[in-house]
Amino acid sequence: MSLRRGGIIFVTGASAGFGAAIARRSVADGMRVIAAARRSDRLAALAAELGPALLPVTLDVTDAATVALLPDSLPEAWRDVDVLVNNAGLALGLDPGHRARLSDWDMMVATNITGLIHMTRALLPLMVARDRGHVVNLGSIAGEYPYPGGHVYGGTKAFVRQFSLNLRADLVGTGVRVTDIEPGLVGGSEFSAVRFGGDTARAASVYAGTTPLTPEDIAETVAWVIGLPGHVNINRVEMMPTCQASGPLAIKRAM
Ligand code: 8X3
Repeated sequence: MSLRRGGIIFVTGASAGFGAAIARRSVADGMRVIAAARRSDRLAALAAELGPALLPVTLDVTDAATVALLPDSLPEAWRDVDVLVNNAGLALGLDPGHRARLSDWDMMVATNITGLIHMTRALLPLMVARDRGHVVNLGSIAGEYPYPGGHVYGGTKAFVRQFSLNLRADLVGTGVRVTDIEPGLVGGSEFSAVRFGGDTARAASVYAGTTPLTPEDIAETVAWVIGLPGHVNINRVEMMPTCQASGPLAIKRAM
């Protein structure tokens, strides 16, 4: 059974970028959306835009005590979550590992790994009990292909990929699906501005002269994987803009 029409989708990091696009697309597809993020003012604007099909929830996925209260802390009519989109995540810095800030590394691990697994652990039991559900994780091509400055960010996304695949192994025999969506270059989000500490000029240079993926492309992919018949599980989706490809291995030559 497709979960896309009439189902409840819980989206983390919903105040901007991919999360807001997934929320908009899901409401348009007839779903009810629990939009979770730290920034309640942004969530209020999204709620005003999308109406009663959206429930704004102020939530920091790194706040383990609050995450552990889910789903019971939700209004009763919103507890039967059909789809969890673990979208909240971030990259911080692009300096080489020996110069990177340890606090940045800790924050990426806390959000991209610990926050994601706590959210999953909170909502998965009820999905299994109902024998229906879908966990959609936002990985990255950085979890597959190394690049300079990728270190912990890429490491967290490799974790997301393997966690997703391992969950699938546990969930065989249930009606619960797991998908890891792994985008490459995506414009139109705060990703690079956050990575570069608010340096919007440097962030813009990442996309200069390119036609990157958009948050709507990611939302389209989420809609596709959750809208497939229940016997179809898309394990991984690796997606890049047409202008991007994986590069050659690095070799330093003595000249
Ligand atoms: C975003 C893609 O290449 O900037 O996860 O790491 S990349």
